[in-house]
Amino acid sequence: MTRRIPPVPHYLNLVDGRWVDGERRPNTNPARPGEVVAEYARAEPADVQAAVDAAGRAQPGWASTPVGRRMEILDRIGTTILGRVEELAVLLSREEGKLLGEARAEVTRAGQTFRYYAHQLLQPQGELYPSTRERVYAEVRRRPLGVVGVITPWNYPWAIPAWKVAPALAYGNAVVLKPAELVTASAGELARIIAGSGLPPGVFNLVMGSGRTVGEELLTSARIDGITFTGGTATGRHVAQQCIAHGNKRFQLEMGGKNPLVVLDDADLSIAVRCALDGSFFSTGQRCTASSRLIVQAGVHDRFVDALTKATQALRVGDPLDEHSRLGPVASADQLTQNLEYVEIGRREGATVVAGGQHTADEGQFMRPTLFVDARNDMRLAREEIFGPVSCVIRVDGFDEAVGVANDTPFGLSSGIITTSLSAAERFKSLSRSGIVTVNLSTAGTELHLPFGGSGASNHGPREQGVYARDFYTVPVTCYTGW
Ligand code: TXE
Repeated sequence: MTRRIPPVPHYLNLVDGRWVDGERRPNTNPARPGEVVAEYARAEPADVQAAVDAAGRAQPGWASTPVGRRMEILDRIGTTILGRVEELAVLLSREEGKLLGEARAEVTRAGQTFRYYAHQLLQPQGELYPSTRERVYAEVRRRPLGVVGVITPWNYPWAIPAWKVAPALAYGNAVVLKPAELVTASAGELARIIAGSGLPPGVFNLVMGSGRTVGEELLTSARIDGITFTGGTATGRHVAQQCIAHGNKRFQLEMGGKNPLVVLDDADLSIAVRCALDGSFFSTGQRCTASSRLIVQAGVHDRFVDALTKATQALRVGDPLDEHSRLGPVASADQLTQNLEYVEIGRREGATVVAGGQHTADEGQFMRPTLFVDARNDMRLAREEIFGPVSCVIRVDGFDEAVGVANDTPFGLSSGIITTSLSAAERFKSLSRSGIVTVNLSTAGTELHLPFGGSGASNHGPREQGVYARDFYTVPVTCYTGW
């Protein structure tokens, strides 16, 4: 396959409507580590301060901009993204390693999210209550939170910034976005689109660089009103502590999962295998909603393992731009090392690899999808988020044991059950401790108008997405009016 390699673009920080340069860093293609996809400029702490100050100055004017104008701008951002899906998806695929089809779907979702929040602005924004007093009425209004720091990971460089930035802007806030360093080309393109949308300078700012310098500057800034974060659990806990220590800022954390997919004896085997394959391995397992624990009832266990092993071995690992590939590379060399370490941990703990387990021979950060059997729920393999194409099968005797194992985890983001029993499905929906529950569907795959979030170590704070996003980005104000 011959491919023209586009010239290397440079992405700059956006501070108060100006493009700000800094130390240039390259980002490489995980499928071809020698290929530089883009360069980006690292922001200095002073740039972060300037971005926060600009956001503070711009926010009141943006909040009082007529709703029609705010809608127009958000709609324009969404429409521009949707008009450039192919080009942006290729860039995302080259930068992060996502399969081109998945990249197209993600960029499309980002565009739709901006348009969804544009139209949310015409929905009721408050509530009217009767008062217990005479000639008084009460209302609950919503005011914007203020300046919001948005800290995002590398696994969904379009969808996650979109589902945070779009509601933040829609509800009248100003934003400072700090993306993960692995995906600064996608963030840079988003910033260019937003800068060209007619949004006043300072309302949206982009600062790129490490968590330790740029991220930390946001957490400790007294002029930020709230932080919305998606990433690892340890980082999330640190974000929480810093937000409390520095101004008692509002914070919202989304920190991944160790999601169970239960397969009962009465399951349709083809649905079970399809959902396990999708949930465990698609997006190279780099999804917080991935199914990384397959909890399988004894009667179907051997048939399920046999069919899933064959399907896993048949998955074609390769260049994410090749439409025949079913699994792209691991996003970073560090993540690949971590995945392979977990494979060794699983082997040492006594689980058995029946598919994959190794790096491929190809150049690039490729790993074969890896399936363990004979796993127990107390193994690190089953307790810690690996964030790679590694899944494990845990055998159980019946429904009650399956639910017990599913809920026995520090996390609680999503869970699924494959069954033909309506009664088992209904009981599972009420007994599962996860924030998202699926029946006869993959544990991954959420929709933009519905709340997203979990419990336990997966989440802190209000839900993201849909109308629920308003709870983080606005502050309720109770008004009593006498007449
Ligand atoms: O995440 P980090 P990384 C998990 C997954 C993965 C691990 C590490 O298990 O292996 O996390 O990935 C910023 N102050 N998930 O290193 O470090 C950082 O720059 C402020 C799960 O990418 O948590 C980036 O922008 N910010 C997951 C963001 O936080 C800081 C998605 C996330 O980085 C900071 C990604 C600091 N001190 C990883 N340190 C999911 N569940 O969706 C880092 N950051």
